[in-house]
Amino acid sequence: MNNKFPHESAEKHVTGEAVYIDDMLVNDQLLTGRVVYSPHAHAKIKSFDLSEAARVTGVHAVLSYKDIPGHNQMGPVVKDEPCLAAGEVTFVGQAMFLIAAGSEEQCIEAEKLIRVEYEPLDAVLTIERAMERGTLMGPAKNIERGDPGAALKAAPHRLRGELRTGAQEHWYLESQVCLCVPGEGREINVFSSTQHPSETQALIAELLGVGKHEVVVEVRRMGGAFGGKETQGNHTACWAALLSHATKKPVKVRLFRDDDMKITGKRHRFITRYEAGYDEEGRISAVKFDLNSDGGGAVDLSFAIMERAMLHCDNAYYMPNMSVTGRVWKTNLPSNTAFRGFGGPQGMAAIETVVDRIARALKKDPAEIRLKNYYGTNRNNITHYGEKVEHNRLFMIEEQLMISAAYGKRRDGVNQFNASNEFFKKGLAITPVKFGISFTTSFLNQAGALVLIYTDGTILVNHGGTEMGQGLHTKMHQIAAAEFGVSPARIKVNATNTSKVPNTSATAASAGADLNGMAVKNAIDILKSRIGDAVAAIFTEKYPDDPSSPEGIVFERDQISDSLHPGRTIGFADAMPLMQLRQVSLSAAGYYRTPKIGWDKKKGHGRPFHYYAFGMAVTEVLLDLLTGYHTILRADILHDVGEGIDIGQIEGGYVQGAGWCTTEEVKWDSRGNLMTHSPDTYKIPSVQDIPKDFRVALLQDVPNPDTIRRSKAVAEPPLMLALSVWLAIKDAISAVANHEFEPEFSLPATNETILLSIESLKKQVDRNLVSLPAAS
Ligand code: LUZ
Ligand code: MOS
Repeated sequence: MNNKFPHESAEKHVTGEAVYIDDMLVNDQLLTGRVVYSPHAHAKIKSFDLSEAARVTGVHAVLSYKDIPGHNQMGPVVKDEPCLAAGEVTFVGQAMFLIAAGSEEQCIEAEKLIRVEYEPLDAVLTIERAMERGTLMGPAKNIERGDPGAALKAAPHRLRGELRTGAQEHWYLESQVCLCVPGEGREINVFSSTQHPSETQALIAELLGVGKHEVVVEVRRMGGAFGGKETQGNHTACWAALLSHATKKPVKVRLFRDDDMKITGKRHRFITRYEAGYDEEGRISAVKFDLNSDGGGAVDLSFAIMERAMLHCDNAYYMPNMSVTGRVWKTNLPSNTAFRGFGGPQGMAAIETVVDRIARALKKDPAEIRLKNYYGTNRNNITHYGEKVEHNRLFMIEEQLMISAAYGKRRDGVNQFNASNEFFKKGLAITPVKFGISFTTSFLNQAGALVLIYTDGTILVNHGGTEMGQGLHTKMHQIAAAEFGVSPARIKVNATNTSKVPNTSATAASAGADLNGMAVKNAIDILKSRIGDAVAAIFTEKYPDDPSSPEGIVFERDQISDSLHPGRTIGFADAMPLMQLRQVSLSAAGYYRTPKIGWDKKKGHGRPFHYYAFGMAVTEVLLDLLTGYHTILRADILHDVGEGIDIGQIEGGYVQGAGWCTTEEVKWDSRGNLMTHSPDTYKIPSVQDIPKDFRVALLQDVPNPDTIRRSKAVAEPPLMLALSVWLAIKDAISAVANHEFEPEFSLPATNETILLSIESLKKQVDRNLVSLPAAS
């Protein structure tokens, strides 16, 4: 595919002409909506009084749950999330009331006059506390293979431990926003920053008590999402819809950054307990993982996220005996939600910790232990949940990357540097990624499209996926141009709209291009077949003695030609009025569902994934031992996107993952208030933090069978390449004690974590303990 094709909104982004919801032109009837949210982590609402607030000049509506015409619900899967709190609040940031007024200032004025009487209740704010209190959100799940208990006992070596991984804020540049414009009767037009327009539509319909056919949700583009708008874009949309419905006016709700950070859920933090058995060579014979996540105040996607974590705590390694248990705990915090990787990063961090610790216990380079445990090509290639690892690219990638990154030479260089520097240490790590592509909720793996050709030869492509900056519309544009054999200038990709393509899945699970690309292709195939028949008939009318057949018709270079009769050709645009005259329909709906997959959620067995995406990264860091500050000196990535093209997604994923692994720390105080609710207390990577030397390459000559243009999904997998940053930092810390002891370590590796880890390592040296205190 032509990789010089610019992103569809690149120019508009630069000139500022790209229309985000906050830029939309609305008439002077537009009202500002505001959410009034709970200041308590858990409290009974004894009484409230909105009357004074309602009297403020410019205020058009002040709403509580009592004003909801339909169901007071916005839970996407489980109906456990009231749209507005009724009777009690269960986290700081929970929506209680809504205000619509002529200006933001009037809203704020009114908010001050709302009177509420609370009775504070006991709050659960950590996973440990949730375990003590037994606040499981649902039954524990288990996936098991072999006999992990017996294999652990029989193993020559064992280790055990606990890993904590932190939450992560999505930090999409465009905060949650929705504009609702009432139509006639019960109609409502919704312009929402959502990854899931069909779900937004469904929830608004239920909330207002109208049919889905009255609700039209449109998404031109989002200013980033990363999973944060897979379900929780719905919330802001529901609030805007209620206010618009109550006032019969256009209403826009746009969350301020601080409010957005306080109200919305994050990546799930996890506590993972592990036990592993291995031999002298470092081959793992058995592992047990006990995964515990902080679900927050409601289910949201927590079970699907835990499931994906359970399906990724093998990462790239074959382990014959495995037991994985997952538990989701309810806490008094905003409901945690989808975030790029969707549990995968948490699962992979656990097994990568195990592999790294085995290497340190055996005093070997972790790279060596990894290689020994990779899934095999012809044997040892079945995962713990029964899916065969087909088209295994691990060895190909490892071999090429170790050479291109000069791993061996640089390992020597790092050792030399560390031997001669007291206050700085360098660390090096290579980590793999094997990520399963498909929604694990199998029925979600479907997509639709609606392709329209107009009689001037222009083409309008509608599909069910949403654009969040990732370039989905650009890809759909390229696919349509290639399939029709026309110049891209003929084609426009429409804003996503629920009245064009209904009942869609979220643009998520890295599957947006795979699913919608095939649906677009399907619609185009239908159109080409109809047009091909008609064009063959036109040619045949001209040459009745030597007829054209539809099989010979090709679409190339903006022409429709008979490949079996050179010279018989008609311009694509010239043909379309003829189609109209011949009463050939020029619009078609396309559809696609992923083949081959089948997953039994209950048994935890089957084939959840259509295929796997593979990648590896080598990262070198420099650590300042006095401050804990680290610099990524160099990162080499080799990633498999089939015949895809997405270098930018790989760079972005790695940097976003590096943020999760290092500086991005989400903290709440003892009353459940988010302390890190703005960029001055929450540190995402900046341009200063990206690798000084960043080398990203795509694995060559690996067409992916069975997918659109033989490409592979790319969105989520590269995020987990950043585990190499985390383990390179651990490697540098470990060098402080000459790799003799196992450092204490968790994720994120903030400066504080690093300094504490160095401190504890030095204590181990002082006490001259034997290595690996936690090993048995
Ligand atoms: N969403 C979902 C996802 O509903 N199911 C999934 O398996 C998934 N995976 C990644 C991201 N979002
Ligand atoms: Mo998702 S985490 O929006 O694929």
